[in-house]
Amino acid sequence: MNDLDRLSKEISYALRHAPWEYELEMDEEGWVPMEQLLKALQGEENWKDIREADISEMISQSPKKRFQIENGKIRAFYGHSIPCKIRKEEKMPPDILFHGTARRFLRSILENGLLPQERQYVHLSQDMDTAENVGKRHDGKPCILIIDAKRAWEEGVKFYFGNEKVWLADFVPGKYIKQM
Ligand code: HQG
Repeated sequence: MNDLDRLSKEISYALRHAPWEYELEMDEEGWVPMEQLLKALQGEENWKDIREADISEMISQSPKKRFQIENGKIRAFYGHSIPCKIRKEEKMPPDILFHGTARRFLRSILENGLLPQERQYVHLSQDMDTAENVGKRHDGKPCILIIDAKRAWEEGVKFYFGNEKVWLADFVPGKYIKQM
């Protein structure tokens, strides 16, 4: 793993899972002051010379759009597991969304719906390639699920915007999910 990947991993951990370990004050949309994050990282031997420009470079080099910087603050777009639920922008989803997962989870998902598990939201993909890559994290031969997001949304399931490729939901009932 190179430095930018390690930086991405550590900032993901700080902003999604353990802001208190870094003494970060996070608002309800997940924003934290960049100064606080830099100070916490600079306190570690690994990152003692880190500057905001390094974080910006990591973000722009990353194939996944995980973080946003604005007005001196930084936040993660998705992935949170902290106890206090991050407020996301509710939005009408595309007609169809995808979810890549492991074969071993399939039966339970079709029976119980998609649950957020350890995270605050269920993560859905805008396109099949993205879903395939998400699924590969869990299974070498992942299965791709098709979500009838249009019908789910019309029937009251809420969807939230993560980034251009990642959509979020609180829960997706099994009746809107089909195996490809
Ligand atoms: C599964 C990464 C059994 C679900 C990715 C998934 C994504 C169920 C696993 C983002 C279930 C949770 C999130 C049920 C859901 N029964 N299994 N009822 N409902 N599951 O890692 O979506 O690289 O928390 O199918 O690219 O895989 O970190 O979620 O397999 O965007 O930026 O429970 O994280 O992004 O796994 O991935 P995860 P995910 P980063």
